[in-house]
Amino acid sequence: MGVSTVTLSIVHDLRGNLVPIQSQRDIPFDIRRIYMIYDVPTGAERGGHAHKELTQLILAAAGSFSVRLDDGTRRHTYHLNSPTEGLLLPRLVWREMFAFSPDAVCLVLASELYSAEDYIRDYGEFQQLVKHHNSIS
Ligand code: T46
Repeated sequence: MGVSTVTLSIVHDLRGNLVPIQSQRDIPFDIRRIYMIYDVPTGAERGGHAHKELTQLILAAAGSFSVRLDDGTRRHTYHLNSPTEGLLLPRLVWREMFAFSPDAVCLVLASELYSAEDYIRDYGEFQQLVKHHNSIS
């Protein structure tokens, strides 16, 4: 489904851990936006959309949560619970995030600035776009 996991390197010393994330070195895109999601109420779900162009690295900077992914053909659920294990989400992947622990901090590094037009929030429309994309590639 074009999704990959990224293991970030830790710089460890007696003062603790430091995890650098550099554009085009640790992740294959230039970071244009960073956002965090936290204080998610127990049982709440987020996501429920795909993106036309956006690529993102998503990780649990603290705590844990699950990410259900769907590329229009296959589905897979990942459980993120480490600040050094990220998921690289390319365009045209439907995502749903759930099972947030109370202390979860979801950190997202994005390839583009925020654009409401980049969102596909209708699953039927998503399936049509994936079909079209697969038929021309
Ligand atoms: C994604 C998952 C992992 C902004 O104003 N700027 C931003 O950069 C973002 C991401 C959102 N917003 C506004 C838009 C909405 O009014 O924040 C509100 C909540 O956004 P949304 O419902 O899209 O949040 P999630 O958690 O469902 O999805 C977010 C990202 O939007 C999405 O790209 O992949 O996290």
